[in-house]
Amino acid sequence: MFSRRGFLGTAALASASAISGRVQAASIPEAPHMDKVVMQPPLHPISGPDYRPVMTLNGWSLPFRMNGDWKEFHLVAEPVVREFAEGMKVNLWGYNGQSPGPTIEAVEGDKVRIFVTNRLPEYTTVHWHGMIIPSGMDGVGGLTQPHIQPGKTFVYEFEMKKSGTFMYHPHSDEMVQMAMGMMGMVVVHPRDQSFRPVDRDFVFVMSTYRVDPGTYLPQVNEMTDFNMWTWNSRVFPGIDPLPVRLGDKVRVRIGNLSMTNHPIHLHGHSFAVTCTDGGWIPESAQYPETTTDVPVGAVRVFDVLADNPGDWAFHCHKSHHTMNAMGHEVRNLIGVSRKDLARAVGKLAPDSMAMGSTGMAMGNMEMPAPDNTLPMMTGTGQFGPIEMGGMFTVMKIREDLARDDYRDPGPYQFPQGTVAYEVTPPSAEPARQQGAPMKNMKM
Ligand SMILES: [Cu+2]
Repeated sequence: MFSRRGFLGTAALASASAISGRVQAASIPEAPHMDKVVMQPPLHPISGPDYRPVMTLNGWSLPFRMNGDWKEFHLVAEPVVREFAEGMKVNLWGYNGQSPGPTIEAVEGDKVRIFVTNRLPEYTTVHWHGMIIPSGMDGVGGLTQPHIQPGKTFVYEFEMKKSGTFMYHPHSDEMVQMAMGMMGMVVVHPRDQSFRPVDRDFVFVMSTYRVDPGTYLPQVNEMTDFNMWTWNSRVFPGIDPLPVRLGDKVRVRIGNLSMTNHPIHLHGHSFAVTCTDGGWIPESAQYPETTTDVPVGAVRVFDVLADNPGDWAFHCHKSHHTMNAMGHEVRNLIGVSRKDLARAVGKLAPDSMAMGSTGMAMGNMEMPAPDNTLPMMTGTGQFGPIEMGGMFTVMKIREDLARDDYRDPGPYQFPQGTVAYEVTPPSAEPARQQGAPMKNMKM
């Protein structure tokens, strides 16, 4: 599941232990490393209160070790290569081999010690977004601590005062570091296991990038015109599906560290937002929704009863956010005949393609693209092209999944007679009322 990096040398730790006086140099935990891009099996706790582990889409939870009554984790900030979907890899910064970094899971009341080693070419810090912790542990470089210089290791120590869903990210050259993919999620399980339990629990963080076609590095100065809309730095069809057993109570925890809001929509169900990064929402304040807007710098968690079997689209409802690299300067040519133009351009550039006069559905169209560039819309389902990209995946609700089975169950076997169908023979053109206004109508 993960490889071991071995122990750090003691030299790098001298300053950290001198500051806190609580950590011995020899006691730095290992820094696990992940090189897989698919959801890893649930990481059940090795000690302390039990909990149902959260599943990180295309990711993993960071293993910890116990040291006395402290849970110890080790994050390594470093350059990584992230595959957004098959056919496109991007040079990002992240933690422990991936962007986003691993999910940190703990239990309300836990004392945690999080080691952060900086292997970036510039300094960094880690801020614990939404968590109630001492000011000096808040990770704002310059304000609450010195920046962590390259090669150095710092320690954050605090108690997990409340359960919920939080995020972590740098507060150090943060425009660059977040645009490069440095972020992750923190899930703190309630100590009382009977508090709002669920059968399946998923988590992801949303981030956006501008990676120009044919290139490998995000444009970190971009403010608005992104072309890669990602969940856990993956785009459709690279985002894991959410396999769910029929009748399961399902929790989905969504963080947003992108530069805009994302209205997240689940088909076939209604749900209630039960938690934000501020805490649990009382039941009396919950209401049914099918789409919930996740603001920038916020977490929304919804609980849904998966009582409707099938393959249910789950996506951002901003339609441009379910596209991959697209040119935003393309004109709308619907209804414009461009035969003559196409002929003339074809003589100059034989590979060119005049398109758009009937819409932009691309179906099975093959378009030449630069290396390391994904099609704008892609993915294939059992009935044909899905024509999506970006923030889109599928919740797959099946009758026969075992409890900890998160493997992709494949396409849904629709019961006979339950799929929309073509009428045969085709009906006549529907009768329409003639357009003459009614006699006494005043126009
Ligand atoms: Cu969106």
